[in-house]
Amino acid sequence: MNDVRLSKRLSLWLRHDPGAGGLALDAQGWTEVDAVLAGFAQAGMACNWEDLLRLVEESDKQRFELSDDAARIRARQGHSVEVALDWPRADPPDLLWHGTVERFLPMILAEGLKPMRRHHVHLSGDLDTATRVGQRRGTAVILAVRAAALAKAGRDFFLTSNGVWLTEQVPPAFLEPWEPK
Ligand code: HQG
Repeated sequence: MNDVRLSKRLSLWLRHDPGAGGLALDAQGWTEVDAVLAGFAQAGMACNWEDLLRLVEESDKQRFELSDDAARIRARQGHSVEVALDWPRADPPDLLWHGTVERFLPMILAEGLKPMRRHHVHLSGDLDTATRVGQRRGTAVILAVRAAALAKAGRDFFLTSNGVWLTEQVPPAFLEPWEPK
């Protein structure tokens, strides 16, 4: 079974629809590895423990993580189901970056960045990552987020263990379209 298909299915189960895989997530988003393997078997998708380990280790964006005893697994972020992820609050740098596409710009500049169907807006610490995120949907358009100023204004920022910055939303006053020089 091809890893991209397995990874997409695992993302669906661990972020959006655990019931579809016969899974239940705890409050922090964890579920049993054995239940995930049973879910793949049930779905007719060949995936053993080594395959799962490879998905976790080789995911380009480190989407998943195993518990210390490797008995449980969760998605690191990106959930639409209710989970209380315990990422530490962190002080952001002056600027963070958000990659999107031209067609969303008028709305974003009018109402700010919103989490849409996720729990948080996802921001990147570097331009390359933001560009890749935007490119998923077309030609990337990059917004600079005045993150330190927003934090100073009272907004919380969280930093995931794979380097994604999360915040609830970004008002238009803290956004600026960024032109490559
Ligand atoms: C846009 C992937 C209209 C926003 C990526 C984005 C990332 C608005 C889209 C991670 C808006 C939401 C996150 C507003 C925001 N009006 N459009 N007010 N506010 N948007 O996928 O940041 O593969 O939920 O610009 O690589 O694109 O899932 O967020 O275009 O790391 O691991 O609405 O997801 O990682 O899209 O991507 P998303 P995102 P994974």
